[in-house]
Amino acid sequence: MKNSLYYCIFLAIMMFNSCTTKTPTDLTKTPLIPKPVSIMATGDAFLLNAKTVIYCQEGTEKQGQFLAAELKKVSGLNPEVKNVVTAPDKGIFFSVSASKPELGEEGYELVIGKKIIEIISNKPAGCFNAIQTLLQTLPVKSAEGEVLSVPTGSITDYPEFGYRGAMLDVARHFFTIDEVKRYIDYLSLYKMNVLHLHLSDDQGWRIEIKSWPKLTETGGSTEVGGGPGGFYTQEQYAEIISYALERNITIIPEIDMPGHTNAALASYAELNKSGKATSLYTGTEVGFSTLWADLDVTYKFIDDVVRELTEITPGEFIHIGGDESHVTAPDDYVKIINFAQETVVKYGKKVMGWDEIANATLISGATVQFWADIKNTNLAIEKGAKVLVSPAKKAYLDMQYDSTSHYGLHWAGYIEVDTGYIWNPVGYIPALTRDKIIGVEAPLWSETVSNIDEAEYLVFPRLPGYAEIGWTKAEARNWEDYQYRLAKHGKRFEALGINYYKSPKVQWE
Ligand code: TNX
Repeated sequence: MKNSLYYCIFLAIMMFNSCTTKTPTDLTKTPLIPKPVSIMATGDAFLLNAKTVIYCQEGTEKQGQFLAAELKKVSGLNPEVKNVVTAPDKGIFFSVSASKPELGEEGYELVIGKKIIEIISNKPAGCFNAIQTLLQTLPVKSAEGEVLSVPTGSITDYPEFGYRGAMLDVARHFFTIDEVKRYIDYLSLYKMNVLHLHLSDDQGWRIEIKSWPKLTETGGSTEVGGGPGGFYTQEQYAEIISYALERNITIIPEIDMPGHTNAALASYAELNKSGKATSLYTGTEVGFSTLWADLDVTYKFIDDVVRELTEITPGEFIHIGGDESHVTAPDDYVKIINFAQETVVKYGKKVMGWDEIANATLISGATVQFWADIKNTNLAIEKGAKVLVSPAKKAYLDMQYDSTSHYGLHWAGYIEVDTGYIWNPVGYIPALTRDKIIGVEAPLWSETVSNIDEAEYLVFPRLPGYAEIGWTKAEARNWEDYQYRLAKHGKRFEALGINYYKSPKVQWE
């Protein structure tokens, strides 16, 4: 009798041990990307199961629903979402606090106790970022009915830069709405908050402009390599914007000018000095096309395009391109870029442009995107502009990893995963002091990738690194620690079906 009692106790202890060894309880060991400002562990676990309820204070209901939907996707749990006024004693609780100014617009506190997980933020954006952190504490896929354990402790977190973006070139190759949404999903996993869409170039015009319908009818009808191309109607563009907005992402549309305009020049004969439309172009050369400064219709065209674009874009920026206008006379370049800037401001938006626009008169509030030219960037800073940092040598997602890469270019160099991570926007060039920088963006040009699967190979695993450079202060980052965390995200990429590059620089699990 006594023996069997001991045996039962022994069994119970064994079972308890086998449960606890499987349960992660050290929050500081969770491989979070981007790395939060501070993490404190309390060594226990919150158990998320079929009975867990999500409680929302007023204003956080959408985020509560978003978390419920994500949990359903990764675990098969289907948590109920309820409104509350005061804190419950168990469950997941979204609370809004006005008393933590240090969290800013996008920061949050995530306090994980044994019985309750509390998410505290000032704004829905902070709430959304907390959800992404919470999801990273969970397995990316678990069996239906499995109890999920979240290590206890607390995280206080907020971003270094307010602008953390990526660009997708939908002009060289067209990407469908579903593909763009997938790209948005990827950004949101890593708390990036801007998607810059490169909507026009020599090879394609991708956004409907109702006053110039041939831009998409003709200019949208092909792409690099001669494929069928495509474009977004204004309604479809609105759908992309609202999908992004639900994920705390702002869309910045770019219409490139005065160069990179062959798709427009092929659509309308009158935009050409010769009076003849150019041919559609499906190659990959850059710098051969231009709008004409001495044609009146050029200004009518820019005004109409910018006006329609501002009407359908809720974000504050319109990107006017301005890069590589190699066949535009310098005075003509300045005239067109100045007019484009004034038009953007006239319609109530702020100007963004590639670093070449520093050679024009920069309008107040303009932001210059540093991609290649240090002289241009210095000039922009002298003229009082802020800078978005996207150095091609470090941050171009279309650069190959090495000479064996399946896709990509290498004109700016090869960018292995460590090279893409080990740099700092502040001080990248001497004039780039912290106060001049609005943030970081990683552009994906699409000459060599024609769909999202191909794009993924270039985007992953580098994207999380750019997200971390934008979010986490330089002092808190180092490659060894990042590499260790990134290695654990390989399984996440696989579970999400992402076609990523298995870099030898990372000890994948
Ligand atoms: C330069 S970066 C360009 C693009 C190309 C890219 C390819 C920039 C502002 N212009 O037109 O697609 O290189 O890497």
